[in-house]
Amino acid sequence: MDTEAVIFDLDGVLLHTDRFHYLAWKQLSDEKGIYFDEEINQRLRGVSREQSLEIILERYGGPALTPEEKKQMTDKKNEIYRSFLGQMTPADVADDVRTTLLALRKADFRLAVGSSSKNTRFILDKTDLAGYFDAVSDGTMIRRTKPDPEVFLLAAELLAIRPEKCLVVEDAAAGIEAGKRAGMKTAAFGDAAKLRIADHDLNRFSDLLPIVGNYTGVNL
Ligand code: B16
Ligand code: MG
Repeated sequence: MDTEAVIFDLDGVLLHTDRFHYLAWKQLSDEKGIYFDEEINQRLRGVSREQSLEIILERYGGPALTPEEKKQMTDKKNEIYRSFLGQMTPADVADDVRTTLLALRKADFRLAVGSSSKNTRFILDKTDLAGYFDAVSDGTMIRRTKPDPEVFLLAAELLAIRPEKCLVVEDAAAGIEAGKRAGMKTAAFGDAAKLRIADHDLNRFSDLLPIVGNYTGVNL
């Protein structure tokens, strides 16, 4: 079969915590007197916490920050972000997402998560999503973040499926690039779908089913 596995980005694809990221970075930036807005927040999609801080600091005019000060800032942001995550429940995952994952599982596709987030396990547990996946590759397990392909190559390795037999679903330009560099097929959801950079663009999450069906000849 052409496609044996589907690797899902977490934030912006399976569920949406981007508002929480925004609010946490906004609180931190306001405290430090750094300008931050929704447009800058868009550039943080799929990018690691540390790289996100570097993007935010482009608008910082103060004295150079030490690595310890930067660590304090990312720790503080994560503390605020996790307090929002603590309120998440299974209802934060759309029905369309659950039914699509179930249909793929029923048709024997291998499913994985490929996320830059170090909070992936926490989020999957809070939303009761972990049981849908055969493997999880996340920010705690990699050295290089998207657009580097490492997180998706690790997911394929954990699934024991060759990269060319994997389809990546992503909402960030950095993630689509990572999927392509991994030698995988790509489907864009949300913001990335507007950029027309992926092999497929999804309007709804369940649009994935006919795409996977076409690759495999399986009627989904
Ligand atoms: P954390 P994804 C990414 O998740 C987010 O899109 C990005 O905004 C965030 O900075 C990154 O995770 C790291 O998250 O601070 O929780 O480790 O889209 O790759 O699932
Ligand atoms: Mg994402």
